[in-house]
Parts: sequence; C-alpha cells; structure tokens
Amino acid sequence: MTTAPARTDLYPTRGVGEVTTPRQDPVVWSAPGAPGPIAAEELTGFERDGFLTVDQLIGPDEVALYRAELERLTTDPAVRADERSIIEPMSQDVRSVFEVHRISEIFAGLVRDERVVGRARQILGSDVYVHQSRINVKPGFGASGFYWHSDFETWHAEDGLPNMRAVSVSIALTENFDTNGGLMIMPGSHRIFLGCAGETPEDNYKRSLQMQDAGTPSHAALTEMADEHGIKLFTGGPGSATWFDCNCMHGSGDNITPYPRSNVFIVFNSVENEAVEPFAAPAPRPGFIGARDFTPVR
Ligand code: 6CS
Ligand code: FE
Repeated sequence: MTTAPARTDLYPTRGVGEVTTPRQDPVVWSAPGAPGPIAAEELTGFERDGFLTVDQLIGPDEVALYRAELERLTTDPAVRADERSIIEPMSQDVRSVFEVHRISEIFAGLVRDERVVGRARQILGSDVYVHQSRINVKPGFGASGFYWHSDFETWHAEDGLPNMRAVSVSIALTENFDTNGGLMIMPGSHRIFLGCAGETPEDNYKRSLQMQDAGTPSHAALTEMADEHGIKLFTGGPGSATWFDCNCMHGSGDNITPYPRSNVFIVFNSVENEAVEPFAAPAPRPGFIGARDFTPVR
C-alpha cells in the first residue's frame, strides 16, 4: 500500500483544539532597498503592522470604470446564476463575485497594473499569480459582515498554501465610512498563527463564503489578541486601498446604513508558494476560489 509522503505542516489548524504557532515566514520577502512602488518606510510599517494604506491607488475615472463593471456583473442574470456569485442570505442581493480577473477584461487590466502587481511583487519578493479575486458589493440596509478570521488559516487549511507568502489588496469603489461595515484589522496580529479548532466539513466553501464557521477563532483567543494588538478600522474614499498580509486577524461589521461599501479584493500569492494539497480539508476548493492555475501575472 503506498502512503502519501510525509510533509511538513508549519501551521497546524482545525484539529481538536486551538493551537498558536509563531510566524515562521518573513512578512516582507524582498531585500531591503529592492525596487518597487512602495517607499522603504511604508514597507517597514507593513512589516510591523501587517498592513499599509494608499490614499489614492486609482483615480476617480478608474473608480467609475470599475464601479460600472461591478454593476454590470452583479446585475447580469447569468453571472448571478454562476457558482462564482455568492448571494446575501437575507436580502438575496449579490454579495460577492469571485474570479473577476478572469471573467472581466476590465478587472484583468487592474490586476496587471504596475501600481497593483508591482506592490505585490515588492512585498512577496518574487513573481506572483492571483490566488483569488472578488468584488464585494456590501450593499446598504443590511449586508452582513465577515466575522474575525485569518485568511491564511483558510488558504492553508483548504487551498493548500504552504507558507505565509501571499498579500491581499482591498480597493474601495465606494466611500468607506466608519459606519458602513469597514475592514477592521488587529495591527501586528499577522505575527502569530492561530490554528482553529474543528475539522473542515465537506464542501465547506458552500457555507463559509456566506458565514464562516470552520476556521473561526474562539472568543478567548480573539479577546487576548484584541487586548494585545488593538483594533484598527479602515476608512477611505473611493480609489483608496488597503494592502494586508495574509495572516492578519481581520473582519468587518454589517452594513445597515444606506451607503454600500463596495470594493475589489485581489489576493496575490508568490509563485514560490504554489498551492499543494489542502493541509486540513478533505478536498481542495474550486479553482475560482483558490486558483490552481499558477501562471504569473504579466
Ligand atoms: O475564504 C476565503 O478565501 C475568503 N473569505 C474571507 C472572509 N476572506 C478571504 C477570502 O475572500
Ligand atoms: Fe478575509
């Protein structure tokens, strides 16, 4: 009987109980002084906090272009019926559409933009590919938020990313007020990996993208992290962007205001960190959520 070769799991998770592991990977992978759009002091801040913000990553005309594309996609019945679309359980509005960098030439152009992919290459110190992209509509009057989680915990457990060598960018397409369900991050939380308790159910993604359960930290762990690191709420105008490390503890609240909080969210992974078999799930998630095409962004 052949057995699968033993492999190292640096970040155990989804076992019987919660287990914390200190980060084993660099945060910024490029050498100090490596060329790129991010200034040295900004990169130092990213290393320390796990995030950096750009007040105006794209201009108003570009925001208008991407908002129109978001409207087109989220009102297209064929897109709505596609498995790439996640529907809000209460309102039945479209909550997210995945893999927009492949189904939309306009979002494909955003991914290749040097202001975007150049920052990812600088942080990850290599060529990069898109592990996941999505537009989040987060309409007003009740869109639900995302509970506290580390993205890497899911991408390691369910998508098979071995190391913490991925970075996300959330680009605001509407005003992110302090009231309409903005992104919250615990600064510095990226330096500890919180392995969550509880096995991954079959086809977990069919529920977790509406309401995450597996991979959810305990109240005690979250309280300890929040006491140690604090919580930062991100606000910003359309065109602003937040870059954050794959292992930041983050979440967002519901949006009960009349004002949508729409963004485009792109996850870059290093080509040196290609997805392998999941570390804690019965099967990998579909490619539109966790890419299996590792072609570098050009
Ligand atoms: O499971 C995922 O991959 C997605 N879920 C959340 C809440 N954040 C990261 C990612 O988009
Ligand atoms: Fe997330």
